[in-house]
Amino acid sequence: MSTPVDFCGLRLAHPIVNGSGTFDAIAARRTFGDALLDEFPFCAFVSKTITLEPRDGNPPPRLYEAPAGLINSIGLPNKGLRGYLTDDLPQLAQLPVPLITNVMGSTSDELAELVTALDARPEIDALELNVSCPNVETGLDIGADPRELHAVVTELRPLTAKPLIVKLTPNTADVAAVAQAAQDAGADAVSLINTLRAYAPHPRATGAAWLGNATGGLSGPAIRAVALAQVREVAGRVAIPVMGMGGVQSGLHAASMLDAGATVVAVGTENFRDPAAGTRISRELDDLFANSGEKSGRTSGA
Ligand code: RRO
Repeated sequence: MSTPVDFCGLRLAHPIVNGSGTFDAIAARRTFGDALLDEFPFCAFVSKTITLEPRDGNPPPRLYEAPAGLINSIGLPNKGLRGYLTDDLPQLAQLPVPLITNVMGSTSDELAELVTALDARPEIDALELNVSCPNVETGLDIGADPRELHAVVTELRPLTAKPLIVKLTPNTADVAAVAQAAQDAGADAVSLINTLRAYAPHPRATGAAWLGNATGGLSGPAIRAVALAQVREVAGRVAIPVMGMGGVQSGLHAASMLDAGATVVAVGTENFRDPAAGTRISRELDDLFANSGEKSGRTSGA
């Protein structure tokens, strides 16, 4: 039996959530029917990132299989705020777990409009701010620069009473300083890591890039050790809770993430291989806790 977890005011049945954009709950409901609701794989559902206006996403190819990982350059295809509220939210509200809506914007006004509109919707339990993008007004990557992030979160904080989670990028010089800036500006939690910037060469070494957008983000087991290092560093710096993710494929990996200081653990790329991974990993974690009173030895899995 799982132990409930308090994550910035959300009461969660167990510590396993999904990483944003790695599980399409609406498509899964179409495929698995109400069985999905009876045994939902996660203790909370994190939506794919939405933007103010609809986006088509990047030109194909959008995926590349890397050693022990996946490089994506999906490019945020989404229906925009209105489409999300009209089409997706009524369906996501039927899920048996709290809903965390992930947002991204490239200007303060865009972000303010998103946060204000989502704050008004009682179906949404928390917001996750994806800061892996540039602010077109300042030219700085929001999530890579502590002062830039502090300014953005300071503007958004008063616009919502819901828990505000800041999803950090690993593509920065000092992730703990960025996490500290998020906390200082009023964030309720941080989540990390997003994907690592990566390049996929054409498989026949033509000299061209494989991905339509040339670069993408690396995820999967290849980044687990990086994720553990960054989660450990951030959890050692901030007092707010941490959602840890990056290459988690098993209960043992989830336990390592908790040991690194995470309060909850997100499963991402593994969901593409096994849509029931969340359920399996949560059970494996329970078994680990049930079978080992002692912590030592539990986290030896690489
Ligand atoms: O849509 C994407 O290409 C994407 C996003 Br928004 C993100 O945050 N991380 C990622 O690896 N891909």
